[in-house]
Amino acid sequence: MAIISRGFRGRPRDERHQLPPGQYETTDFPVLSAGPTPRIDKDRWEFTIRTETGTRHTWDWTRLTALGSERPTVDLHCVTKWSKFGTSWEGVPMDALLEDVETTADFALVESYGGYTTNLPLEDLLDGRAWIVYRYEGEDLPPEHGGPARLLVPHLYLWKSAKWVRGMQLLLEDEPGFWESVGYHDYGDPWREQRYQGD
Ligand SMILES: Nc1nc2c(c(=O)[nH]1)N[C@H]1C(S)=C(S)[C@@H](COP(=O)(O)O)O[C@H]1N2
Ligand SMILES: [Mo]
Repeated sequence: MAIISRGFRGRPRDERHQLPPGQYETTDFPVLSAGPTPRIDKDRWEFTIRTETGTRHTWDWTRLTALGSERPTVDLHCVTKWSKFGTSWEGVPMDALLEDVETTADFALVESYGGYTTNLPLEDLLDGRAWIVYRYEGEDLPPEHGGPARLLVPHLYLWKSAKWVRGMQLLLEDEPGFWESVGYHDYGDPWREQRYQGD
């Protein structure tokens, strides 16, 4: 049975928040971008899924937001070792976009405005584990954190959550993205501390 201290002050610690190995908790939200912040208008924004057969499925802002949004609250884990607990977002689950996409592909190479890429197994984008998010803590997602819209895949290290996301290629064979091709782990599970190739 839990012992509750009467003198407890401040925010109670939520037992569901756990720190993966080698991580520390921060309340900041550091900005980590490999290049300049692209500015994309919602009017010009598009998201395209290209399948292994070359079929394209494209959503503009109106079609994306009409898919129906969810409000996930999740913990973030960055490979540079900070973790941030209880971040709240609003966005469209990737399941909704992939629902009508016919594919036998096992992998996705995600692409951003500005040229960033990151790869992951297609199944990691399904079953309520990934979203295209466009609001953070009740506000439009700021450009430095990936606005107008970014991928959110909180069960993997945060480099998989591509900012300024613009689409993905579905592939029969895995292809490394930006960080994966310079030595970061292909999968990036924080709970198994998969930071670099060979971890
Ligand atoms: N397009 C793009 N997405 C990106 C990055 C980037 O450089 N470009 N950096 C990645 C890395 S390494 C991290 S840790 C997170 C950081 O997200 P934040 O800047 O919102 O904290 O974005 C990821 N997504
Ligand atoms: Mo990162």
